[in-house]
Amino acid sequence: FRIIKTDMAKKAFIFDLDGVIVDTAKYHFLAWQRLAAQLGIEFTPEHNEQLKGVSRVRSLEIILALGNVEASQEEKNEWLLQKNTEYLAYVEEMDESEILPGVMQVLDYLKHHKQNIVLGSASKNAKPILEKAKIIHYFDAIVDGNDVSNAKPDPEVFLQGANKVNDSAKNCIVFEDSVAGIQAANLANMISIGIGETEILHEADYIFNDFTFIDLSFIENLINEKCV
Ligand code: B16
Ligand code: MG
Repeated sequence: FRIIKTDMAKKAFIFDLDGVIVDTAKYHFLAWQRLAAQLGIEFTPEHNEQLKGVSRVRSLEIILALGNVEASQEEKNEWLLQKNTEYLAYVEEMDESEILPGVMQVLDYLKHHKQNIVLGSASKNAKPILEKAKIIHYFDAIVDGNDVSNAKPDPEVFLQGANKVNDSAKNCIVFEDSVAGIQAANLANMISIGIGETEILHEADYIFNDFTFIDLSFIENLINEKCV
C-alpha cells in the first residue's frame, strides 16, 4: 500500500494583543483622555474606537485633529511621553486576571498540540504587558511596534511573525479585533479571525464575539486543515 503524505506542517497562530488577549484599550483611553482634557479637546469612548490597532504617533495625530490643535514636533514628543508614562502606570498594576475570557483555553490547546504561537501587535509595550499577564512564555515569536515600519493594514507585522517561526503565510491564522488588523491579515493571505462585532469586522474569514465562542474543535480543524 501507499502512504499518502499530507502537509502536517505546524500552523502559526498569530495573536493581536490589545482587544484580543487583554483589554488594555481602557487604559489607553484613560491616558489619552487625560491628555485631551489638558489640551481642551473633547475625547469620548466613540472617538477611542478610531485608535484601535493604530500606532501611538498616529493616535496623537487623530486626537489633535479632533480639536483642530496644531503643535510643534517638540510638543508632540512631550505629549507622547506623558501619555505613555501614564499608560505604563496602569500596565504596572496589571496581572493575569486581565486576560480576556476564553483566551487561556485556546493558548493551552495550541501549546499542547505543539503549534506555533506568535504575537503580532502594534504596541511598543507588548512585552511588559505579556510579562504582567504571565503568558510571555507561551510565545514562540513576538513582533510588536518596535519591529515594524509599516502599520496595519500593511501586512508587515504578520509576515514578520510568520517568518520568525519559518511558516509560510498559508499556514498562518490571525486573531484580530481591529478592522486594520483584519485587512492586514487578508493582505498577507492568512486566515483572518475577527474577535468582536460582525458589523465592524465583516471582512474577516470567521468572526466570534469573544474567545468563549470559539469551540476547540474549530481550532482542531484549523490545525488539521491540509494546506496546499
Ligand atoms: P503603544 P494592538 C495597539 O495594540 C492598540 O490597539 C492601539 O490602541 C495602540 O495605540 C497601539 O497598540 C500602540 O500602543 O502606545 O503601547 O505602543 O491592538 O495592535 O495589540
Ligand atoms: Mg487590537
